[in-house]
Amino acid sequence: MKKTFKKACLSALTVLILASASAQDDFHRFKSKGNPIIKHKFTADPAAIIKNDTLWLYTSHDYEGNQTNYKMKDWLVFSTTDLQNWTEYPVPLKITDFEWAESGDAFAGHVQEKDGKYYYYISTNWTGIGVAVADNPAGPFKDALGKPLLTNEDCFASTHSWACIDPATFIDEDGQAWIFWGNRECYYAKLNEDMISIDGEVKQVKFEGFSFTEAPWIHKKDNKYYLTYATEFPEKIAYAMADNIEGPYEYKGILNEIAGNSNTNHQGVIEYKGEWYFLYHNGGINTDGGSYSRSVCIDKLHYNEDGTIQRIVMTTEGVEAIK
Ligand code: FUB
Repeated sequence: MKKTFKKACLSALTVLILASASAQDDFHRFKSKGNPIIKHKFTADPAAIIKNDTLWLYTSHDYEGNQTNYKMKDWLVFSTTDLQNWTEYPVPLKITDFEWAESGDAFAGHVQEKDGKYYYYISTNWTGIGVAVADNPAGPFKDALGKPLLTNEDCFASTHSWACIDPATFIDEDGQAWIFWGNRECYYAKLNEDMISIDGEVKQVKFEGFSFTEAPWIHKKDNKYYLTYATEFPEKIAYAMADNIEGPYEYKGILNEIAGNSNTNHQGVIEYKGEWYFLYHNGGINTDGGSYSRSVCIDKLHYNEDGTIQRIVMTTEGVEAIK
């Protein structure tokens, strides 16, 4: 009897140890040493949200080094509270989670929190933009619709197959959620309260000097709306400002130059712990980084007194850890 009890205790202990080891394996903790901030994987198209004290970073995932074309099968999520110590979580979302996404391409995404739920808007190259939902910023996320939220048909001014990509959402102070997206032509629409359907018509952003490639991102500061976006190819990041989210926007110039060793640059802008940060990717991993094996970087973003933004200085050192 005694022997059986001892045996049972031992096997329970083994199960506990194995379970805790595998739980630890699910998380990867690392310190960033300048830019790129993540060096053990190829990451691209950064998008970030802040929840309480934590910055959550969502990225595309270039499959491996030295790629000569896009190969992206899932999205990744990381968190930090000081911009130096990072935790990577298990893969929160895969392209195969969207049964309708025949392209099989996990292109750029964007996460938005609303009422305690997290909505992951993703692009799939030519099969449209989808939305997945989770109760936790780390996921796992689940396809919320079983079909795309937006397709090429919504991109009424476009004729190329990859027009319906790069979603970016923004919730204004009045609670209205908006979604911007596009390639070559930039589109926007209101999201309904449920965050998984479009309210009203899809419209196109147009203004003088707007040479749009992709990657729109909206942020707001001091009642001014900022639209940052990739321009030309290889891409630089430009920006425009407006008093209203629907414009009219005024072109304000180049914000970030071509990023090292990458023909795309895809940015995000975020305020965290009282400072503004510019997230982007380059092809900077030595030795097998490049235009299709990219890496996310973070540098500081500074405003001028009149609200315009100073040109980003891309650095190897990156940003200091927040104390
Ligand atoms: O990552 C695939 C595509 O490259 C994104 O959708 C674009 O913004 C560009 O970064």
